[in-house]
Amino acid sequence: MLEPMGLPKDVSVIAWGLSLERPTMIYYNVDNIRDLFGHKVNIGTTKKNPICYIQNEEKTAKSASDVAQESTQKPKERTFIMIKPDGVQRGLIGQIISRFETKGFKLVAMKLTEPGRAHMEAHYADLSSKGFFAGLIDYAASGPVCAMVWEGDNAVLTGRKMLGATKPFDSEPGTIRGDFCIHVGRNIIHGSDAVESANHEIGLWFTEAELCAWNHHSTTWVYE
Ligand code: DAT
Ligand code: MG
Repeated sequence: MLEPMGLPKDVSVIAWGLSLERPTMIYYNVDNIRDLFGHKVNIGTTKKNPICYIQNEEKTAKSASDVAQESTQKPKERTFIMIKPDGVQRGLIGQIISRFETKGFKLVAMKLTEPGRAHMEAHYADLSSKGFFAGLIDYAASGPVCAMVWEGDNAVLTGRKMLGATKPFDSEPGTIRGDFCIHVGRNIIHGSDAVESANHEIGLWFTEAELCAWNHHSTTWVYE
């Protein structure tokens, strides 16, 4: 399928590890490609497709580029995080984003939005029988919220730990709720509580096109 060919030095190529089903969007300069992949590499192109593919002849230990590619090809766990109107009003967006960024999670989507009561009722539908539901919706729909999707290994459970307990009094110092708020009705942030609910919430808040597929340059320094 692949025909060996001489490549101009300034051509970019797409890397395609054997463990991957399709090419990634990581581009390398041909000058450096053999250095990156070592000598166990074929460079070729198909007749139909002018794009040049790199294929490992033999799977060896994961290279840095393999890890980066896998992070693109197989999305890691994602969680939906929302800074509520009080967190936005109190100027906490930056500090909260910073915690997720410095943890090593990857931001996949983010928007400041005011989607209205009906949307908040859908988001909190599982709590509709609770006595505090009406107040919760009043509060959640009272101003803009910062909706985000963060990605990484165990993002859902780790995100919950980073948020702290629902009631700030029960939240450990060092957690977001433990550090930044006092009352359960003003607990500044939402985080998905399970992978299933995360996927549901991400679908409720974002279109597929709003979820950015990108490679974080630090991937190989966050994951071994
Ligand atoms: P969490 O936000 O930790 O997932 P939850 O899903 O049980 O907690 O409740 C959603 C939100 O509803 C919570 O962040 C704040 C509010 N809430 C929960 N329990 C409450 C209570 N007893 N009184 C007032 N508001 C409450
Ligand atoms: Mg919840």
